[in-house]
Amino acid sequence: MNRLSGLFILAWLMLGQWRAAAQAPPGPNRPNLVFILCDDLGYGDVRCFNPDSKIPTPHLDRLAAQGMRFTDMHSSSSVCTPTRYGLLTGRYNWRSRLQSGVLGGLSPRLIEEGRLTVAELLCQHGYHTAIIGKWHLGMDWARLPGRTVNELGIETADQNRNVDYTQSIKNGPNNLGFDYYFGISASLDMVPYSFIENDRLIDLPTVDTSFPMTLGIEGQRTRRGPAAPKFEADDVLPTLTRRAVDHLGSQAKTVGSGKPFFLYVPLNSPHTPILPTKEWQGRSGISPYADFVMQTDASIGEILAALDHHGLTSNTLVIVTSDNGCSPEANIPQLAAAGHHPSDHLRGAKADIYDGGHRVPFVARWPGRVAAGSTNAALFSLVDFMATCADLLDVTLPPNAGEDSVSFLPSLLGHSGASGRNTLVHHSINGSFAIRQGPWKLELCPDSGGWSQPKPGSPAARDLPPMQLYDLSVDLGETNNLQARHPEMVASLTSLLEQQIAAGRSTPGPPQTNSVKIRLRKNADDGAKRSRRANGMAFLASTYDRNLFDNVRVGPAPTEGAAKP
Ligand SMILES: [Ca+2]
Repeated sequence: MNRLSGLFILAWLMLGQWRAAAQAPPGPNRPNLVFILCDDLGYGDVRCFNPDSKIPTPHLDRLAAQGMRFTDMHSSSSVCTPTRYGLLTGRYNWRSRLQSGVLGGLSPRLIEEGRLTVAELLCQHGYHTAIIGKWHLGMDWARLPGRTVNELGIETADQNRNVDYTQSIKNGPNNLGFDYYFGISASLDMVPYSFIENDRLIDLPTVDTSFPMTLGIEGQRTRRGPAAPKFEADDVLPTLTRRAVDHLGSQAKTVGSGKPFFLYVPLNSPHTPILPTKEWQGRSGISPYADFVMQTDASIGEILAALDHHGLTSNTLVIVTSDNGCSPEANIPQLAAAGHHPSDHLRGAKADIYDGGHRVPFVARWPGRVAAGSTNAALFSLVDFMATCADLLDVTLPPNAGEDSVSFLPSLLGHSGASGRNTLVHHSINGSFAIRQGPWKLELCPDSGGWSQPKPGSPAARDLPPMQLYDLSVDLGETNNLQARHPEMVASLTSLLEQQIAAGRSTPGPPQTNSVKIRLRKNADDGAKRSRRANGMAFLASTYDRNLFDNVRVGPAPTEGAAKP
């Protein structure tokens, strides 16, 4: 053998090894990944997190019994789009262009060109990657000449026909690391009402329609706009579930040939429109929302059953969580009247800077690796999924990826000395900031930063101190503002937050640049205006006007003697 052919054989062998690594069968550290993200499911809605929950959630409870519950897990933001950004990029949502509110169904892509996503990372390491569900991170629709849509907010009614629905969609999930996409563009109360498969609408939206926001309640409807003639909102959850189940069937064959998969299932429920199917209507005996939570749990059960059926359970890490707290659209007073508190003992709900806005139920199961029936009280965030995946793959993230992501894998595997995050930054719908360190939580706003009382800009918020400091170890319900008593803690946490903003990252590594200039403090009036305008949520504006949710207690009564907000 001459030297050249020897080198050739060596190169061939190395290539073979590389291929084997890239396509290695899912081994102990390369499990399949199924990530189910519920939409607006409250911490207190799930019985294994809130034993007093009046809504049965047997499938989530069983998953928790087989895996680990995280009780101090937070979504990156207290609303949809920003949380999804943080989940898929491992970067705090507020470093992106979107500084408040959410995107619409026609908004262009939010995730920056060249930014690594979890899906891309997994794809690079041999995973098949799919998303079946609600995207809500923007994608580039072909716009009609001279027409615009809101880039960083929900489209207005007159923009609904500004795109050419017959054209392919650019820069959607398929361009951000997902091999396959089936689902809806954004929330199910946003246009267009039609399913998308990869880069095309399956059926053209040739009619205009809207759906009731809640079953049996007329008056409040979803945004009226382009819809496929046969599209029915109550069919979305069953369709996504069936598609996810079918997808697992097809992946089971591929796994057998040595390719693991990542299936991301962002469900549309129990977000509005709250439309449980006939089979589930009235099942809870409480309300359509409670029925819809039960149906959501059953959908999760179907996906888990499919894993069992295809023999995938033992080598699949399943995570189920929510993108933010329960929405006031769930009719919280109605739930409370039945003794059900969707935020449990936490203050506030979706959109708020309070924990009810962003502390989410989180269950992870990986048989044989994650201790069954275990609970972890360490501080983590959904932005940590990126670093966790990198940890699973045993790779180091590039300096400009996952800048705020901390692996929870050691905690998941029960390694001795595993700990949670040292700090965590929270963000509300109007762009208010909060920072956690240990039991301390500093909120840089006088109000809820969202939809609960005291609302931004409301008379109730006007005379309050400009910030709030709570000690969650003794005051989980955030009732006793300690900012005047602990100015040193206010100063230290503010400085920490300023440093993390300035560095463009909160993990060790070279400084990075935020996508826009970050405004740390936003005054209450500014916040309220932005919240309404940026979201274009007419129905929410009417909610504000009617003060429907005024004085609504989301959780159980504050502890006696605690200062009222
Ligand atoms: Ca949501």
